[in-house]
Amino acid sequence: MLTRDVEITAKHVQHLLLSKHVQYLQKYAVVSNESYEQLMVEYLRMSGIYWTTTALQLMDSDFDSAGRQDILSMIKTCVHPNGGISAAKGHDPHLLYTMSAIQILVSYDALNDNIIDIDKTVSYIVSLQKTDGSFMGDSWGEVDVRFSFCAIASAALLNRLNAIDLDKAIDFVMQCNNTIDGGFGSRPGSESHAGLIYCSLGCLSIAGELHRIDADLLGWWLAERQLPSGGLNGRPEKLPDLCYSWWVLSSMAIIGRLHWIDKHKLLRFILATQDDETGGFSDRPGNMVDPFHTVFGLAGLSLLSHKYSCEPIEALSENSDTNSDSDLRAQWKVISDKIKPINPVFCMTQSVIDKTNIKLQYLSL
Ligand code: GRG
Repeated sequence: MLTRDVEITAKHVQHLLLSKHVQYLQKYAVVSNESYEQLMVEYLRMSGIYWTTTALQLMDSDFDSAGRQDILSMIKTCVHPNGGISAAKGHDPHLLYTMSAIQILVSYDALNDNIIDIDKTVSYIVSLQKTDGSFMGDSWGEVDVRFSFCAIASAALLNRLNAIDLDKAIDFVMQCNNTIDGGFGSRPGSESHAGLIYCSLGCLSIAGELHRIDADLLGWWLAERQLPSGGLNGRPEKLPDLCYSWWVLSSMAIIGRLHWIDKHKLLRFILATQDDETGGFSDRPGNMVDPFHTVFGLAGLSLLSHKYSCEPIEALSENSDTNSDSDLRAQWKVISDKIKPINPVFCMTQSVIDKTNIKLQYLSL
């Protein structure tokens, strides 16, 4: 099988550039003036704000200074009479941006601040469920397991999971399961893809239905996403991309198999995708940085360095102390000290999810 990959060399960045990432993200974190308005393309602005504020929160940076009031006012302008929320003012509502807005509101503890009418938003979500249990992304009718995840996760964050037909929703998710590799595709019969596996496992975790999958088969396929560079791809024969440090690792964390990845090699790949001039992370070393890859790079580092990691940092070369091992050990220490734990289902800080009464299921070996 063809392996497409990149090369990581000693010339690439080898340390976490935390303060540069904070500076980079703070450029985006003001709704007025040049920031979100100009830097984030309009059709995905709501998700852009979610990526940026989540990344700042993960680094425990002054998250509230990210223009909390401006962001809440901006969300209000995107709420439609049917309860759905759009990416930006004047755009059509969609489940993707409804979920991002709800995630931001929950992070800011602003769900009950009259920004959205929770009953109407729940009705919007319910209106998009089809008789086979699947969800459309919006009134145009496209069906995809991503939208099942947005609907189920949003309903859970609103504490209204009982409003949707969860049993049917999960039956549809299980129809997207490929028994040949254990993975999930966007619709029944579609190719397995790590992004869609994350969405499907997120639905199953929220519903407490993870026993329906073959976790060893799926864990094996996910572990095979790691390439010689240490980076991960989303499906066979594809290039590595930093965002799979989230889609693949969160999936492995949910099914209790995160330690099947070589975390030290992956750390080198993730560090190499940082831009040491501007801050921020890119998809592959040397490419242009953006907030999407920045949040998923940080989120991947969080998963690797907190409680889902089965190999304690101290286990690294206890008896030998080469320079590169002690450098690596120092990096792990910085990462676990400076990046907060993330929740593998919601991609929000664990401390925010702990304040909700959401019950999640995880598997163990
Ligand atoms: C709360 C984190 C969070 C997410 C919300 C939108 C969403 C739910 C998840 C997206 C999952 C995802 C990344 C799906 C990928 C879909 C797909 C088939 C991508 C293929 O894109 P290509 O071909 O990428 O450009 P590769 O890497 O396969 O070449």
